[in-house]
Amino acid sequence: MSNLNNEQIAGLAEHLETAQLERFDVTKVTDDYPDMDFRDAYAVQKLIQQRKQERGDRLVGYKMGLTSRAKMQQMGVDSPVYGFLMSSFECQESSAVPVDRFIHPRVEAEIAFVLKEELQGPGCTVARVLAATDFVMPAIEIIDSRYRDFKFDLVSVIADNASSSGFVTGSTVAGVEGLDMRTLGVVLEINGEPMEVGAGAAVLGHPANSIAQLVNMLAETGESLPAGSLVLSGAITAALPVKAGDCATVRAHGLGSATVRFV
Ligand code: OOG
Ligand code: MG
Repeated sequence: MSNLNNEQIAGLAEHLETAQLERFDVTKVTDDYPDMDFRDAYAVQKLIQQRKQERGDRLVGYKMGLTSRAKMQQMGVDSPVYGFLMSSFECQESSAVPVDRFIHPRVEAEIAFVLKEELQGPGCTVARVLAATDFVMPAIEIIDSRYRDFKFDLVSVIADNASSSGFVTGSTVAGVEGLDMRTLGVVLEINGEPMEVGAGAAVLGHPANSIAQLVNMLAETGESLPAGSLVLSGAITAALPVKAGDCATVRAHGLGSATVRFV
């Protein structure tokens, strides 16, 4: 059951997308709609996606968020959420990205999956995800909550497309055969300094488990992950703020790296 009507949901989608496009922060939506539930929040998110598609932007995949203890503790929330990724969010590897595209950007170290087969829930498992994965890549997610000081609750962050804003994938790809993603070491560097370190198991025990949970959540609204989808499995460590002049790099053991500069 949802608690908001269609007009309220459309109004919130416009409100949050405008904040993203015009780069201003807003108070969390549950301050105005305390009865809003998860279903309402995903309905707002879906409408934001549709608004972008109507303008010619293309859906490239999804991101899972709040899948590691480090992130849950940093943000003060306790369960995973998903958001969508559009082609306009993609930043080229090693490119310079203007910080004025964002409100208060943070970078995250992630593993990206690209699928060769469709995945449909419910009942999706790690084994199904691995069998359907074409390749994985080290990735940087650039998150940018539209909420003041990155302060939100789960319902608010879902409506805000899970803070999605940008992402960068590394230029090398690896198959999953022979790769133990649980012990996959990952380093997040800012200006060449290792700032955060972790391993794949930080993400729900196994990054592929994050993709399985995404597929099972999508099944609740009758959606699936088509072949070719790109999925970010969620930050392994805490996110770090970046400013103009900073260079962020994610290195994943044996998988190469992804880098982006902010100007
Ligand atoms: C929400 C998005 C979290 C992740 O990888 O955990 C996320 C946020 O922290 O603003 O993308
Ligand atoms: Mg993320």
